[in-house]
Amino acid sequence: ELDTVLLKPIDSSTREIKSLDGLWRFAPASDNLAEPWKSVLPGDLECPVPASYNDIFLLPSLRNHVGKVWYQRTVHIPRGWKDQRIFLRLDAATHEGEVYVGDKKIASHVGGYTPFEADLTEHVKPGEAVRVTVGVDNILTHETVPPGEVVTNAVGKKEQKYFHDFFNYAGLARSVRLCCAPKNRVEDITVTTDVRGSAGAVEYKLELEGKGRAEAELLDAEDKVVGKASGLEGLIDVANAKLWQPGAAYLYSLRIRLYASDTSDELVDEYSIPVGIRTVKVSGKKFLINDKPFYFRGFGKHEDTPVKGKGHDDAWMVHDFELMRWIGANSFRTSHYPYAEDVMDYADKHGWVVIGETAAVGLNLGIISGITGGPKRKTFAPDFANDNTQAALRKGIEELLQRDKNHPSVVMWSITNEPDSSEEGSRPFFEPLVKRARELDPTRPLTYANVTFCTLEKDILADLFDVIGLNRYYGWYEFTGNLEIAEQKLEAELLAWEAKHQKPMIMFEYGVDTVTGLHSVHAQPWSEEYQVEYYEMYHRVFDRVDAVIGEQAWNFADFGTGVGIFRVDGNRKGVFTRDRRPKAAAHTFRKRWTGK
Ligand code: GCB
Repeated sequence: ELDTVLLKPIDSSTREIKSLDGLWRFAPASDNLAEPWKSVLPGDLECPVPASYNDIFLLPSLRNHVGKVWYQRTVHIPRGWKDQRIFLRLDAATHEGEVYVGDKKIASHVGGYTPFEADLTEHVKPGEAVRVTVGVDNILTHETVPPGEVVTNAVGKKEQKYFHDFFNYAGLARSVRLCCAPKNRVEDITVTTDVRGSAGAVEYKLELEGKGRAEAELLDAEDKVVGKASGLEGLIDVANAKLWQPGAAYLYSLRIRLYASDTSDELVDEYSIPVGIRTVKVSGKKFLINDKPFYFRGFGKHEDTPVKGKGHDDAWMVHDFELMRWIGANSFRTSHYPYAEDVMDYADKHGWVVIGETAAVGLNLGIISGITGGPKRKTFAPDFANDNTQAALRKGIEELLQRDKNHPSVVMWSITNEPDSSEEGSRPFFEPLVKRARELDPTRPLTYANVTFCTLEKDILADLFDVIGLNRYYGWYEFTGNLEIAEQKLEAELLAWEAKHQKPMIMFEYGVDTVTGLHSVHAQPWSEEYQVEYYEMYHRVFDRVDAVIGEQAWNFADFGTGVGIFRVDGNRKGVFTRDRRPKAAAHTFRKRWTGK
């Protein structure tokens, strides 16, 4: 039994959604704000949803706020929603959310990038107006994923420390919806597909709440029924199937109808999900999609834009995809957390290949001591990544795999980014999690992103995974400015990994901070010329190493980070600026990836 939300809310002949996006009353938690859900929030702040709140207001205290904030609005329960399950669906509350209706707490959820629901059925009546208050806490501790530490600084203020390189944006950065669904309903659908010659096979499994007779129909893109099955499990064969292909998506739709009983034709629920018929498999040193070797061209990305922070926005999303198309990418990694479901839906429809990553970033105290030269603390220890942290990640994996299991675009799961995989404790920490992921999804390969310091000799996790992801910065963090040495080191290292593991490898991160408009004839670090030469060098090396099955540049665009002497108004490794203008290197990629 999974303790996660199951199907996402949809509109259908039996279900309805009411968007609660827009302005909510807003107030940061403070000592004189006791039980704020019991009355109208004080002050006159209004915060847009979806958006991270940090950069919306001009108050430094809010940008660097540590702790809870409150969102509140009045919600009208539609008068026609009688005898339905009525619930709120929050696509995310970063990093911890709690939901009150009137004076009552209805739900809470830990984990900032996965959805949760608050079941209002017993607490509201159709036709009434209720006060909904949502508390969102941004604190990261040793027992959250990602991990962090709250410290009291020299002037007695709380500060949030964290071990990952992107700003701790928080709030309601994804949609909030009021939904209804029938009391007897389809509760979960799991679809897997297979290809045999020119035929496709679509296998489904249902879970019901209550009872009924389930009928399944598979419709093609013209809404023509091409196959049927009945019952809680079924297999639908599709002659001359149109496959979901990278760059050439084709989506069928599986329509489940639930009738009142074996003998009744009364429709009680209807739920449709898109289905892409495709297979993924690792074979030798290749990654196969539909039995053809696939080469990943793309980026590590972030959900990050000016003003909105991690707030989902359809305009920015579609624009990013258009830029990726222009540059000739075919794929991306959802570094370093699950992205909004809207992104996954879009990827399905437009043939983007996605590596879905958990929020397990920063499980590495070695990086910090490596950079600062400070004493090395153990990462996998009772006072940092402990059993509770592991349990939090287990839940994160369960929630991600449940949410995204039916997306054809997702071809692989990345379980963690740059853990200290040289530490003995990393093995007992990750081995059971990898096992859990395989149990939940036997159909997709698993990967992780290895950090430079955990060299081939030191890493003790690589054998757990099907594909080895490497993050390497030769020519930037090491051998800065010397691409000649960097080229040798990079090639030697890749060949050594290939020789030892005989597995496909993806360069999950490679890049250099680059300031737009800074030019140099000497290909100096920080200049646009250096970024171009750096990428050209990496690409030469990739083309010489057989096991490299993909290149994912770091990063698609410049992005916001915490402050520090390593960052100039954020991380500048973007191939595009934060406002999505191409740096010179964008043209280098476009040439390599499209020939243009
Ligand atoms: C890494 C991290 C990524 C950073 C990047 C950098 O290895 O995985 O989150 O942003 O390096 O730019 O240093």
